[in-house]
Amino acid sequence: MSTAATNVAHHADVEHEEDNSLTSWLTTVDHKRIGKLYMFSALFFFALGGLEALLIRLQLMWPENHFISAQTYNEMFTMHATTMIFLSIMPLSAAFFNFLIPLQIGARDVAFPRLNALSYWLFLFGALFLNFSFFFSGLPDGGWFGYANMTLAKYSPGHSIDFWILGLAILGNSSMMAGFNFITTILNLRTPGMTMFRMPIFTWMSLVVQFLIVMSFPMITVGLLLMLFDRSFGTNFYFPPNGGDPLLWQHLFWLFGHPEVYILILPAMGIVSEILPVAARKPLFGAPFVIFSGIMIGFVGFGVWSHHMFTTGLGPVADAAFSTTTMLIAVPTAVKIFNWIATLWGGKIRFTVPAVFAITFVFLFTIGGLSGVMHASPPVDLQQQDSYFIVAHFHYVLVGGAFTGLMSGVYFYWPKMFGRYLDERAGWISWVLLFIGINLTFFPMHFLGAMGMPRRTWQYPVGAGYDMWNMVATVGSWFIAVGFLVTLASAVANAFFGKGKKAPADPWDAATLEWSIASPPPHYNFKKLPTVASDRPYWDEKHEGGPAVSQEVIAVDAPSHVEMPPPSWWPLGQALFQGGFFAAFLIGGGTGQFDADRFMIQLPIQLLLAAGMLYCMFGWIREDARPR
Ligand code: HEM
Ligand SMILES: [Cu+2]
Repeated sequence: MSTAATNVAHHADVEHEEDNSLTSWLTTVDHKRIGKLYMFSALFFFALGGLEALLIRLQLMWPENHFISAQTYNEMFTMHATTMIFLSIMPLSAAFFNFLIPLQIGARDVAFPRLNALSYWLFLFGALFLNFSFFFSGLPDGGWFGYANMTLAKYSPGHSIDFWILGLAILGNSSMMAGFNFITTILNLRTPGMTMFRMPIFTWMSLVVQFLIVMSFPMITVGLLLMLFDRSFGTNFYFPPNGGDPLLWQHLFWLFGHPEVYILILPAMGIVSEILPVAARKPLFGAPFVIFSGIMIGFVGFGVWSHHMFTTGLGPVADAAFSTTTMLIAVPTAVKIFNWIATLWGGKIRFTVPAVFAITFVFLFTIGGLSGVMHASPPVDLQQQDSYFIVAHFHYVLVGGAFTGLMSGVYFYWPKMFGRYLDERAGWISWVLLFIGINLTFFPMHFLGAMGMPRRTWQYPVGAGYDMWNMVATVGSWFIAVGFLVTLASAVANAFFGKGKKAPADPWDAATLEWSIASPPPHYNFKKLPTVASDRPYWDEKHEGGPAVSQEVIAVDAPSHVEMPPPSWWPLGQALFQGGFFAAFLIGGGTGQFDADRFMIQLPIQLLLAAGMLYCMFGWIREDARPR
């Protein structure tokens, strides 16, 4: 795109020949393109995390199996979980944040387009860095919550845990930058008339999520840096023999870790709250309550973290307090479930593929939520902690919930993102296989847990009674694998080979602004920024005789040119230097002692990389990025 100024008169609303060169993607600052980059990265990493899960399930297919070694098993569940949470579900949500939020609020891009690009490249750097450990020291093997002091150098020598620490720190940076970017965008770039309570639910839930991100990621970042210090410089933050306390790590991790589960589920809840009203041909029931319950989940979500530590002996007062707050959080969650069911109730429901995924989300998430309430009771949790009952619980809320909800978004928003519907038949096949697979894999885990099968165990003994349900769960995991691959193949055929029926601007007869512009949207989104008068502006224009918001009506007299931010190399440059700076900590890591020789190699390299970061920062500041 040589000229920054985009001519609208000629190209308005018709599909425009997009520059698809590699350079245009490496330098893009367009939120829609960044959304697509997150989408395909997340789908790829879901496949990788899924492969790791299949290996776990094959090992557990029958007792005393030797399919993979105990060490590989530890690496598989650690990377499976870390990949699914940080490299798949979070980026899949980020794909929708990036693509949808500016369109839903009536903006042409996010507040800081180059910062947005930097977030993506840092994410990709962190994701690749984490997995590169495979070629160096072996994959991280300390579990997704990396409990100290198992993850200290004494018990985890070598670099695999350093890769995990530094990889998560880089990913955390990426998320925090994006968090501030979207908070600024949502609070400042809403189109005229879009008051806070006229914002679509997905944008509202995204706003809550961004606050959760910028307030929780600092906790784990501090925890990770203290662990890096213990492993590289011989400090003792978590090492009891020298006065450290491993529980400090657990508190710092779960102060992040529990808000993290809402960072994973709230975007899916937002998407489902967009899809169910469109499917039911009714407004969302009690929309303000859905918004307030999301806000309440955000707040109370910061007050429950020690329910992950009921077995660490915090004492009856702490247990009672965290049990109460955890029970309390069931209330806003139940409000949402009630409002979704009430929205469907009496509606003329059109059972499209996205609608059925959304309804499945409500059903499966409720199952996961119910076992969550059980864990909130300390005496019950003492039985269930670290058993397969817990594994069943979080897979129902993360796979049955987050993943299924986001899948409904993939089928609902794909026509808007790529201009073609995803194949419907493939969608139905994928849904059937996933529905069977999720229940076949994770429901038996409730029984295994109740029978006492511990999680994170490489093998189980013959005669323990776990055989049948483990075989069933393993068979189920293949249903999930094939079900997901059907969607992945359909998505790739659609985006890269032009398969799929062309989609109109408003394929589902929906209510919000993103449907009032072309599919895919033009680079500048809106020729003329609309003025809205309700929380269903496009529906009101189409069905209630409300004021026009669609471009073909309001933009006839729009100027022929729109100012858009130009592409830039600085975000990619900054990400490479910043990622490199973090990666260089590997040089001195993994020994648990301060190694002056290694440090004298590490320091000059880091100073060079820091100089590179400064150079990019000044290039960035001096770059004339003003929209032209
Ligand atoms: C797609 C199908 C999936 C299958 C078949 C699967 C299977 C499993 C199994 C069998 C374990 C237990 C390993 C053990 O404790 O020994 C596990 C652990 C875990 N899974 Fe999944 N999973 C899947 C998807 C997901 C998704 C989508 C997420 C998150 C968004 C996820 C998050 C986790 C977490 C956090 C753990 C705990 C790992 C640890 O103990 O450190 N899983 N998974
Ligand atoms: Cu929790």
